[in-house]
Amino acid sequence: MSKEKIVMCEDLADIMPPEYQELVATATFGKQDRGWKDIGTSKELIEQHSLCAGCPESIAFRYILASLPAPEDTVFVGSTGCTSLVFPHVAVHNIHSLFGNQNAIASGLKRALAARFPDREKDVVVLAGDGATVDIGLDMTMQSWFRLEKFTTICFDNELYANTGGQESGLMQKGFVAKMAPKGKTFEKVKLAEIAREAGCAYVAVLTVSKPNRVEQVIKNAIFVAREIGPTFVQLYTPCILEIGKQSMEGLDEMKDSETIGGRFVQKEYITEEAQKLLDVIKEETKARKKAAKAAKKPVNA
Ligand SMILES: Cc1ncc(C[n+]2csc(CCOP(=O)(O)OP(=O)(O)O)c2C)c(N)n1
Ligand code: SF4
Ligand SMILES: [Mg+2]
Repeated sequence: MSKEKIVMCEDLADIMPPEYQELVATATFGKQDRGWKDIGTSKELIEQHSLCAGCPESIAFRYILASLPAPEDTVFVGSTGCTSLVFPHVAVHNIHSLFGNQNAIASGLKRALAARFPDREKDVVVLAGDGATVDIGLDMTMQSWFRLEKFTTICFDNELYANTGGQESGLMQKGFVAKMAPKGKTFEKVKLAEIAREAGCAYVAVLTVSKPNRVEQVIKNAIFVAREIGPTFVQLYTPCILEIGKQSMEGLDEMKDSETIGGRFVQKEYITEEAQKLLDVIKEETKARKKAAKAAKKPVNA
């Protein structure tokens, strides 16, 4: 996909579905500094979802899609799990990979895109569950980090295998009893963020999706650093309300509780010096651009 292709073919315009017409007319493809604040005033890149009502993965998808710096030049790589059922509703290119293989697929894809489009930045983003990222796919995840592959890995951490009914995952809390893990987890939650940092990620963030502005900043940081420097990793707590016995409206409170001091998901970031320098430059450029745009809008006094 590219911005040039997101246009309506005039001859077919009258038979195109209304959702597509709306997408072409009011989505934020090509808008510089797009972000979560566009939600509600523009067409989102997710039409609907197939997750349980109130599942925090759905709001995570909306914030991530709204925050991509260049959705028209982005390809997602997904894996089997609750997330994989959402991708057919998403207006960004995506590839479904065999469970656990997502970082291997993304490595090849990123290299192929760099060879095919040497003058155009193509962002590759893996988005997979904790079972795919840390258990069955850990070898592929780690190898892509060791080799410093330049793409972003996002893990939707719901601390179990939700899609298959609640089996134990490496990211599950110690002692947690799930439907298909009746004895309770016997070892600590794997410290995936620390592993990511040690394995070579230039930017690592852990947080919940309770605050859209934080999610936006982290996703942008991760993608910008992956473009220029090397692998980046974002671990988002998206609790499976179904498996932890919460109601559909209780996901937000669950996330807020987990991010208070001493909680499992207090926000943290590891940024290498090189990545920090890059992010500082981008911050200054963004500030200057927004200031100039504001000044241009101001009426000139006669
Ligand atoms: C190669 C392979 N192994 C196992 C499965 C079965 N399977 C499907 S989804 C899933 C668990 C997904 O867990 P996670 O990655 O945490 O995603 P969630 O559903 O929790 O979002 C498993 C084991 C599969 N589809 N393919
Ligand atoms: S099973 Fe859990 S993670 Fe999957 S859609 Fe339902 S609430 Fe979300
Ligand atoms: Mg999971």
